[in-house]
Amino acid sequence: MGFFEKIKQGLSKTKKNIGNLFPVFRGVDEEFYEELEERMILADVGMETTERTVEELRRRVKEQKLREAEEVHEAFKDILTEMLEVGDSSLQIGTRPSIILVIGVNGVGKTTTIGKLANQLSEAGKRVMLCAADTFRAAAADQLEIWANRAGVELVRQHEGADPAAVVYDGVSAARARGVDVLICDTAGRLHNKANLMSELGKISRVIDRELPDCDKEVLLVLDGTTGQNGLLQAKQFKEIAGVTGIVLTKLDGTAKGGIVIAVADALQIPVKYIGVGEGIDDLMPFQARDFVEALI
Ligand SMILES: Nc1nc2c(ncn2[C@@H]2O[C@H](COP(=O)(O)OP(=O)(O)OP(=O)(O)O)[C@@H](O)[C@H]2O)c(=O)[nH]1
Ligand SMILES: [Mg+2]
Repeated sequence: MGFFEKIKQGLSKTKKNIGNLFPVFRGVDEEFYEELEERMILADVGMETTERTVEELRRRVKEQKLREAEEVHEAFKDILTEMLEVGDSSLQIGTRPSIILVIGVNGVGKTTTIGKLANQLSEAGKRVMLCAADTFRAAAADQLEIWANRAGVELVRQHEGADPAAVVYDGVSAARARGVDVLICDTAGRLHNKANLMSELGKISRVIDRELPDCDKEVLLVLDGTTGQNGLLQAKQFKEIAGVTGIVLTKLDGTAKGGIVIAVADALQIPVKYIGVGEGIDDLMPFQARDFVEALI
């Protein structure tokens, strides 16, 4: 199965939830724009982004004198693609070591995403190590260990209740000593409005900055695609505390309406880097704006 086919298959449910974003075309009149707006909002694109998109479409239709369904459809897809292109969607992990910190609220798919990502990077020839900085429950490190074994990569862990920043410190030392290319740190799920947990995240960030000042760092915020607009609120707060460099949107194989991807990229101006389309080790796709729009619409 080709890459495009695979995204399409992964997103097939999401696509069904959205229905057809583009209304039945009877010409570009007010009714058309209204229906388009309505469909976008139902697809979780969000009010602000929807309005901006439709406004831009009106402008292009007028300026380029677009009339045919196909022309308008193409212009619409172009606008969505441009909205999704808000920065480099590939991982910046050129240095040895480089580090990826994975954060987000409870149950969004952080640990699973790390397992999938470790497998991809390892298959691409990188030496990968996982760091179990979710010390909140013993089971969390066990879960990460299972993924490390599946992906065939190394793992650093400590006892339950250990200081997460200290585990990250250990991870960095081990990664350096063993010549690891990429250290991926799992963290405990936390609510974005819980101040003490958020400050713990700040502490982890500071350890990373201090220990690896000249290394490439990614902070990936994992958002559950099925939670809709609430994801935006979470992202704003995580961005402030930990300087998010990329978004991973998970569970797009389920009841998610894919419009949230567009809303997040547009509202936060943070690139979406991966999308999760299932629970299996291969169900993580590098994000490409054009392919995504084509697969979805
Ligand atoms: N369908 C689907 N399920 C997913 C995806 N990603 C993760 N999951 C499932 O979501 C559930 C939670 O995943 P975890 O990886 O444990 O989430 P987490 O963010 O690490 O959770 P905490 O550590 O408890 O905060 C599991 O049942 C995963 O199998 C996805 O892309 N699609
Ligand atoms: Mg976890």
